[in-house]
Amino acid sequence: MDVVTIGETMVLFTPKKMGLLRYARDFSLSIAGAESNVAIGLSRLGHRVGWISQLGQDEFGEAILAMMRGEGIDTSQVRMTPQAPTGLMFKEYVHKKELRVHYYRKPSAASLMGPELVNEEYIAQAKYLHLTGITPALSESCREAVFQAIRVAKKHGIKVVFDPNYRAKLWDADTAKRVLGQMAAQADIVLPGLDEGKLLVGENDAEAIAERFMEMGAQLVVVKRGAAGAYYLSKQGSGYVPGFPVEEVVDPVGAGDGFAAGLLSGMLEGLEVADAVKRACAVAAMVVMAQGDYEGLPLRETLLRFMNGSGQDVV
Ligand code: KDG
Repeated sequence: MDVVTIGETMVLFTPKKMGLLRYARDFSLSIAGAESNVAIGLSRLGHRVGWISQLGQDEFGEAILAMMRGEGIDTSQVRMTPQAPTGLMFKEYVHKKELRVHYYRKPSAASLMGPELVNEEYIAQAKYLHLTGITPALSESCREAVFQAIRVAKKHGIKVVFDPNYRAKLWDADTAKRVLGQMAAQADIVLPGLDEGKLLVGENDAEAIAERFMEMGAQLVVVKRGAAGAYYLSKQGSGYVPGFPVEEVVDPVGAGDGFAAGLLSGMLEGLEVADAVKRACAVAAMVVMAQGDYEGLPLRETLLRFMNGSGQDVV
């Protein structure tokens, strides 16, 4: 296994028309979950990924399980429970520039996850453990699961990759700051956005944000700068990597997950950090050009064509 990740995946309803959700009549159905997005992104690029999660023992749970299996993810550590339903998420495109999300996940099957779901042997055979700040926001028991997974990874020398993924709708800023700070302090690789840097280390600028996370113990920090690209800092060096031009942002959700998948893919292949960050920027750009949180995640050939500047299909 290359990467193991832990997190909730929900069924996602997206209205077919823009406007307030209360007027929506037709929806398209998909799935959403930061960690499963990363898992799918990595799998499409040819890496072996395991996903630890809990789903409701219901039709939506079965649908998500089937989709994840179809994407080539190992689901041996996914449990189905009758105790709570699979979580739901709705997108609301109020207008072209305002996208809101609504969660129905309290309690969801995944929010009932706890440390008993963390299988030591399973994590020990991975190269990276990928975590986001969403899972610890779901419940106390999920928080315990995340810290248990970190303990196991540390014990076996597995690198911990942490994307703060701060979701203001899930918890208050003070608790988030404390818990995400504790996670960052134990991570080897930290992937904050600029806003998360401001929240967690009180800095505005990418270089200062990266330095603060390095002081907390990270080996590599990559600060996401949106369309501008990213800034990376490690003991070996630092640099800015420009973003890939995107003609139209169709759906920004999932860009950070694409970024994490691209970066990890590059690291797994032993690329130089700057090249891994370039791959991360490319995957993120491809995600925002497609509707949905994971649909734009590229296959390897598509990614390489995009990075070479030829988006055309070769027929
Ligand atoms: O990063 C994208 C995720 O935010 C989305 O897929 C849903 O996991 C999700 C969440 O909790 O917001």
